[in-house]
Amino acid sequence: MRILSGIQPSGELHIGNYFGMMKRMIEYQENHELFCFLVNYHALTTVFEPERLRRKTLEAASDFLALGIDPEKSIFWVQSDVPEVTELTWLLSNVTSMGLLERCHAYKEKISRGITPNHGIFAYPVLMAADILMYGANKVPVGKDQKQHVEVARDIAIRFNSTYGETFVVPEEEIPEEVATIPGLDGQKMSKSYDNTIPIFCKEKELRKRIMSIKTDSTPVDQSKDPDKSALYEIYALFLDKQERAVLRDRFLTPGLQYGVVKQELFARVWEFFKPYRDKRDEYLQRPDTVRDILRYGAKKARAIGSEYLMKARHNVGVDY
Ligand code: AQP
Repeated sequence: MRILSGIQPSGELHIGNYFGMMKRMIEYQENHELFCFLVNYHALTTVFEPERLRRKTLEAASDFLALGIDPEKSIFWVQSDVPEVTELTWLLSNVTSMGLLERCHAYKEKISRGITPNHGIFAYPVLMAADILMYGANKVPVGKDQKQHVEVARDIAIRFNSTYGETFVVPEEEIPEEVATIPGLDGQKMSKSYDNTIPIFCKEKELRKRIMSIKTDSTPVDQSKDPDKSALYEIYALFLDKQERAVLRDRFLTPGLQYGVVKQELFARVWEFFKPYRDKRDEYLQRPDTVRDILRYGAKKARAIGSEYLMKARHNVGVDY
């Protein structure tokens, strides 16, 4: 089984990214063929400062390496180190209807927030389809926000195969219900662009400040609270086992719970949870050349596989005369 997923180096990686995608990817490398990459072409749709993009790419790579991605067990690279993916994007564009892209929620949501719709934002799902199809991925672990984009990749693969003959594997998304949408500090989806995140690796003071600012309702202390409507509960639950979760649920339902106390506990838990990885991350950040070497090594392996699918597609559409 070939598993593939990417992440945008467009800001600080957060616990939504971690539980929604990164954690599963790190686990999968143990017994699957894993393709994991930093989608810096995609990040270009929102990041317009070149130096920032370079820095964020190396930081995201260091995050992933520190958290456990193993460049020997997986293929770990940066999207732009295999630029052939942009050629495949073009080949796919011609079997992609405008309607399919116009229906994409992520595009519509960006427009509704007043972001000027450039072609990159509109064509984002086609580049993502190229990413997935170029490596023959069967399964794509993502958060719910990316579900529709994987479905677009499926549609494009099916359309391409029926137009030009069997070329691509038709992929499927993988979205476990309990981590489908991790809420942010304000209760909306945790997202880099909403500035409502709990970053995996921020400084202690910043982490405390962020966690203390999780939005809670105004239920008085002496009344029971509803865990199912609480971002605080949902976020805390990510760090607990089944039994601990039941205890927390009970505390919410019992009058007397103070949100401030729970937030302090959550802060301590999150800080401890990522502690073992913090030093490793700093080490990688201090050795950017080592990180670059790791990424280039991954790109070499990715290119070898990707170019086979690309050649097949080039042949099947007839641009190889
Ligand atoms: N809140 C979330 N809950 C569950 N999964 C999430 N993911 C992101 N946020 C959540 C998953 O993380 C992977 C990488 O995401 P991405 O950075 O490539 O893009 P994104 O989904 O758009 O993440 P952000 O933080 O919301 O980025 P911006 O604001 O730059 O668009 C994906 O699998 C995603 O589902």
